[in-house]
Amino acid sequence: MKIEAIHMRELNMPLAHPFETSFGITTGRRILLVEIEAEGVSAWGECVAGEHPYFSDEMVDTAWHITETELSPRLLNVEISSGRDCPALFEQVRGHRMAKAALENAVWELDAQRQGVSLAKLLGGTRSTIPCGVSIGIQPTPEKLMEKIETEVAAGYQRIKLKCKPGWDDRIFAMVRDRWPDILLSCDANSAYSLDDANHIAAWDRFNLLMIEQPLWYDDFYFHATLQKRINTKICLDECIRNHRDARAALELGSGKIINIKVGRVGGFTEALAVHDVAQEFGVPVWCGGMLETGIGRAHNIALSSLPNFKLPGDVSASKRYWTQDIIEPEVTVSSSGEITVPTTPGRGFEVRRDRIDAITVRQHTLR
Ligand code: OSB
Ligand code: MG
Repeated sequence: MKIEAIHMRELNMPLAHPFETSFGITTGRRILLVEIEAEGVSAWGECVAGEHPYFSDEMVDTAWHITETELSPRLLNVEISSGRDCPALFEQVRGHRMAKAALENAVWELDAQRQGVSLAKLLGGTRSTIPCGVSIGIQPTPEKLMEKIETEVAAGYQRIKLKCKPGWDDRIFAMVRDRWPDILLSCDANSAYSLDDANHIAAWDRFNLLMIEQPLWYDDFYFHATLQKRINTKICLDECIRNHRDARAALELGSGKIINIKVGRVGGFTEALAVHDVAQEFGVPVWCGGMLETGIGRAHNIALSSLPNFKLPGDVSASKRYWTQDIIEPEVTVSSSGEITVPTTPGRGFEVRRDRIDAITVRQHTLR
């Protein structure tokens, strides 16, 4: 097949609730979507780059620029057979993995439609439902956090992850553990600590956390190994794993015992599958991270989460936690036992609401 057209759009979508991490507060999302066309079929990809280069060095504007000037020209009108052909097409461009992932994932979605299979099946998924957790941002007060947890536990979510940073950590964990001694609880520091905090972090072993996500520098997995030797709680790596070689190096070093896979962070489904396989080889479980996606990226995360080594609840949760109105139909819902059913219909398994997308599009551009 040949991709005949790439339609780029930027959406402006207010979040239903602000989301605060150690790197800042997000109140609304600017979202880059790509829609590709081939032989009368169209498919979508979502770029998970943020509004600012705070989680990673990419942001919406850099992703837009690279998609328009570098990636789209490499993808348009060349003969490809599947999404697996994209990494080689994009290889000359270093980095910009979130931009690459949006296009590559759209090609996988298109291929699934052409073959009449679900995206989950095309990726090698084996699960019919996926276990779900939630990521809860830093709150204005501890009381507000307790209310949020109460709501999510009652909704059936299987794991609660708390965003943390110095000043919003051990006292919060103690409060939460006091009230919920047995829930699966984890924390995500988004690189808010250094090795000087090793003793402080080691003391968190008493909270029986499922994992501590990316405590140290975003680009490090060497010193994470030093920290892992000093604590019992498992370290989960997020930011620092850019590809399957990083995953292998980190697991050989002992930098962590769990990997969060974000398909945008690693540059697309092909690389996400490779990271999945390396972790499996080491007997290390993975789970699917989230980046405050719309329904399109969320549907792709659900498909990826159906692979066998996604053994822990992910950050893939219901549309309504993020949006008053999602851009897919039906919206993503989570059962009272904290599971999402993996669609079995061809492609992404959710309809795209083009009318809703049109209403919140702030710029668009087509390349042929
Ligand atoms: O580190 O997992 C992260 C959101 C934005 C950027 C980074 C992260 C997150 C989340 C939210 O934790 C996950 C979600 O609910 O989509
Ligand atoms: Mg994280």
